[in-house]
Amino acid sequence: MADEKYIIYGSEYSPFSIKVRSYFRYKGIPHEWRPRTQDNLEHFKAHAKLPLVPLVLCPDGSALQDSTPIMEEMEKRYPDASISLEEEALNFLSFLLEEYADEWGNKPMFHYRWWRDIDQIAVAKGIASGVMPNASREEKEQYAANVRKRMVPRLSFVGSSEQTKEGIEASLDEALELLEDHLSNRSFIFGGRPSFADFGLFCQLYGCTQQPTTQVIIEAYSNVASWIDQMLEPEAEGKFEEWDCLKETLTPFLQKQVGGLYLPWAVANAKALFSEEQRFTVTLKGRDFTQDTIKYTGRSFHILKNRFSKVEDRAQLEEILLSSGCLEPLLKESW
Ligand SMILES: N[C@@H](CCC(=O)N[C@@H](CS)C(=O)NCC(=O)O)C(=O)O
Repeated sequence: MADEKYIIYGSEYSPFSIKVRSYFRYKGIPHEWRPRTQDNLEHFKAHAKLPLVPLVLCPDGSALQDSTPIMEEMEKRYPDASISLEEEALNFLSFLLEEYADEWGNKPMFHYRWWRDIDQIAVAKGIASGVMPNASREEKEQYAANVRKRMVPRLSFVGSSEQTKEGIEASLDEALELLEDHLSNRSFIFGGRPSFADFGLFCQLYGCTQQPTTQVIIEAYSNVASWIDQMLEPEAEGKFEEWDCLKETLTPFLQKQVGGLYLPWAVANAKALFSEEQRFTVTLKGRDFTQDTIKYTGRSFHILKNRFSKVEDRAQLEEILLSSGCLEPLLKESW
């Protein structure tokens, strides 16, 4: 029915909104993509508990926020073309990669967005055009200047600083190299169909294609670039693969990016939250990484560990996680 439609309030410059939009497109869920603009801000505010996009308005009038719970809820309502893998172990890896992407993969995207003048200017201009499409050039320029002024100091929210710049930038290069390899003979991370991992990972990299500096970096990785493109309107091309097919190129990604960066960082953040410290330092690949604690990451890491504790068929999963240095951080209960 025409009125059985979801509304996704989002922004072309919000990776988490793009993630949810791609998901709705893949599932064929009737929806309207509605860029949040000055004109609809009051309507958005009336439904949003948090001032964040995406916001999904359901046909029954209720509202959903936060991309992972949104997708999980939609999976219950629309079970066809499931983005979950049947094998429990692989499905957990898909969630682990999604969590890595949301909490760590977001760092290079955000860092590159607001670090250099050239990127700040390009993105602020794009955001201004999205928020006030019909305004005059002067109004847009003024809005863009304000966005830039507001967002640059927020670099600290993701831990981007002179101290961490090199590590964050190196982490994007490494992630791209590993993904390029992994995507050389498959369409999606787990084979012929997109999973939670694909939606989480691609959207942060799509954000990178909107920034001059990272746009050039990404262009050099043709497999990654075409996967990003495909993920904007994903279509299944086959089946999920078995671990034996995936392991050769997925293990290095788990080892270096998830076990080497995201998990030790998430553990240090959780530990600092537990001891009520405002700030923490963790050594990642030989570099000190200092940032303010993030409550949201603490909560989502806790949910991930809970999810892990509920996996019943553990033998294969524990072996994979052990061999990639991801097991111990997920087992840690207290500090
Ligand atoms: N955990 C949330 C994160 C949402 C989020 O951080 N949204 C950003 C844009 S990507 C936002 O709305 N920032 C404030 C703004 O754009 O006004 C999710 O997965 O949906």
